[in-house]
Amino acid sequence: MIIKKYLAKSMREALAEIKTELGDDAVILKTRKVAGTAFPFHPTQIEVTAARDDEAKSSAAFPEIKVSRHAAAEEGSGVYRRPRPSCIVDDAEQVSVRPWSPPVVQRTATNGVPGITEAGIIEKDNRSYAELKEDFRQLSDLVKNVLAKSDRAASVSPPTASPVFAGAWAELYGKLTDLEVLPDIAGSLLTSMREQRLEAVDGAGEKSVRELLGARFPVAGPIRCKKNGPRVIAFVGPTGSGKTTTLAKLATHCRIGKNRSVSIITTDTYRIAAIEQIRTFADIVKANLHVVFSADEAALAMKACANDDLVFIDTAGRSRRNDEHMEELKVFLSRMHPDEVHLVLSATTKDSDLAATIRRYREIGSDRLLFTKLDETTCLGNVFNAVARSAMPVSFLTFGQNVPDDIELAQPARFVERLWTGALHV
Ligand SMILES: Nc1nc2c(ncn2[C@@H]2O[C@H](COP(=O)(O)OP(=O)(O)OP(=O)(O)O)[C@@H](O)[C@H]2O)c(=O)[nH]1
Ligand SMILES: [Mg+2]
Repeated sequence: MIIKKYLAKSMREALAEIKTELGDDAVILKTRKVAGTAFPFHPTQIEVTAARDDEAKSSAAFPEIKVSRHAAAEEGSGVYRRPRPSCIVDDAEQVSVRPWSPPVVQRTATNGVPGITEAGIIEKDNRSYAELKEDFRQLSDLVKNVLAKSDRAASVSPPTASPVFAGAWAELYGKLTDLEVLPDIAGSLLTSMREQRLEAVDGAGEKSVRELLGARFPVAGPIRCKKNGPRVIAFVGPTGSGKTTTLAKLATHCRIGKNRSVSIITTDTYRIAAIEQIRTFADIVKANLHVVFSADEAALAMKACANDDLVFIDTAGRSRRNDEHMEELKVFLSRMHPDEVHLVLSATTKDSDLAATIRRYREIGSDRLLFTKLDETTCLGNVFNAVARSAMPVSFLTFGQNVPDDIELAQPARFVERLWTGALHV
């Protein structure tokens, strides 16, 4: 592991230097502003601490956007160039991503007690360091438990007396819970069928319940260009959920399929390789790319895109539990005024995490859900639960890594068919 500090006039300059010295696999550990030291009026500089893990294979550090052969075959159309070899990953090749873990830095304070300063609490409290550490550990466990419980509580309805179903009703209830539809949602669907005096027997029951499932799966509809000005579409969500890949799929459809002028703005400057990933893609589809390092730059980039039909905004993956990152994302979005903010979620995420993530991202402006990786699960009950609970419309579903394929507009009947049968291709 190599760790180095870089001092530069701007983030852009620092990243260029880091890339030259440490390469594409460098990871930014920390950034901070430092006052100039050479002269009293020397402008503030940026100090960036970057690292490179030498054990990681350079090609494995970041998933490249895969462009399918089908897309590459359109080369003759003159619309776009053959993707660079670095952008194509053959089916046989494995792209493995090794998680990076930060180095553990042992700090020793001047009083010899790790991590506690001389003026600290030790003198005021005669308890030993080990006791204090244990207290902190217990406190931290307590806070974690409270947070976990509040997340779970948000995803589960208040307990209601579970309805008793018998005969054909019990069979329908069993089918729904086998699909991993949560018991209270399954119960409320069947109760509503009964209230509408619908039959549970034979095919009629299945038909009715499938219609009710579809009615609780709102959809957002296709992307529509505006008459004046660009339609601005942002993709947000947890790390690795598929934001960049999905953006690439949709941007390709708009750029090549519909021959629209497309700009891409990326605020994901956390990893140098992330910038390269989107830059390579933008080159392929001949879309303008703006890499922005601050909310001010984001606002300027928006102005530069005023004549485009579509602007796609890629953002860095953010954990809903990191308030600082969520706040930063909110500030970026507030300066770009997106028309649509798609919360990109993996279909392999469990119920409670989906519910908590949707709740948190809704607070910062997400207005629709986009589910990826349907190909990685056979049971979509969790996706249905998340949509039924949040009542947020679903924009697209994706089921593979190939750009621009493996994506479709969300449609209730097709989703219910997938949910009911477990089949991917319906
Ligand atoms: N199986 C499958 N993999 C997908 C799908 N969409 C994206 N991926 C893969 O998921 C991984 C992460 O995709 P990215 O597009 O880089 O995810 P991201 O949300 O931009 O990631 P960050 O920017 O790091 O937060 C890559 O290996 C993609 O190829 C999908 O629908 N199915
Ligand atoms: Mg990304």
